[in-house]
Amino acid sequence: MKSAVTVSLVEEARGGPFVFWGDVFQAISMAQKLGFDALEIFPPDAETLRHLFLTKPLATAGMTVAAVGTGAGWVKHRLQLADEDPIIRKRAIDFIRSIIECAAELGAPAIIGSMQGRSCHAVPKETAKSLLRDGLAVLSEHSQKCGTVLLYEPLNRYETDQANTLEQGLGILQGLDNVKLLADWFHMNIEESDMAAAIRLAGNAIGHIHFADSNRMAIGYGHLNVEPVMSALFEIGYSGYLSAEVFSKPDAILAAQQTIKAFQLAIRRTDARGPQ
Ligand SMILES: [Mn+2]
Repeated sequence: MKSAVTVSLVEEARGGPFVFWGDVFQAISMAQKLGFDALEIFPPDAETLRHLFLTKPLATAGMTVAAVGTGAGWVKHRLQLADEDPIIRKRAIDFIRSIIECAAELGAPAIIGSMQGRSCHAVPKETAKSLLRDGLAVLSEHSQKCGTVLLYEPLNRYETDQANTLEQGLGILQGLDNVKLLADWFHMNIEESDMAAAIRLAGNAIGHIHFADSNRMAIGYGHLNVEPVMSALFEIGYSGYLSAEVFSKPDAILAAQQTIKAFQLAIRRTDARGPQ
């Protein structure tokens, strides 16, 4: 498994669960110094990300991009895949397509989180789900053409009613190729009855992890029991990223340091115990 840490370049998302803010080059340098393998980037749009020309600075630092978020489409432009207005849905698809292209150039997948939308008076739950699935079908095919996968993230009940658990996420992805689940431990801690069992159930459908404690702070700053969850990841043979999508609390450096310490401890402990 590989470690990653988040950087947000979206001013409107200030206060959200990202460790580093604003300066991607400083984030690369800090993350490298602390021993992270990768960055997860939350850009305002594809153009801004492309014009940072990150390929070379990342290669020089020996780092990769774990994933690229699309949430700015919602936070900045109020675009989502289950909107009642087909023009808004089309703009949401176009926004995500451009991020997929840019992420693929960096060797990374894009994440569908808040852009999945939710039901409302005009869009009943089943319609919202089918609009989401239509969107994911187009976007996963586009990801495949670009040589990458697409990540779909179940969120807690206060943020969506599309899928709250990994099992519901599997339901959304049924019949769709090239989409993997993003298992976010903060959301899972709210929604799953047994996080380890949920991970075993989802198995190789899991393509990315948001490595966050119960209170969405760095692992170790909350009350999540990490060991059984890590054991489940080893059991399913997960070899992707554990990415710290956590608050910059008490500050960025401490959150990042705590994360890498917890990552190394979790890997060592679970590895030492061998296969269960
Ligand atoms: Mn997340």
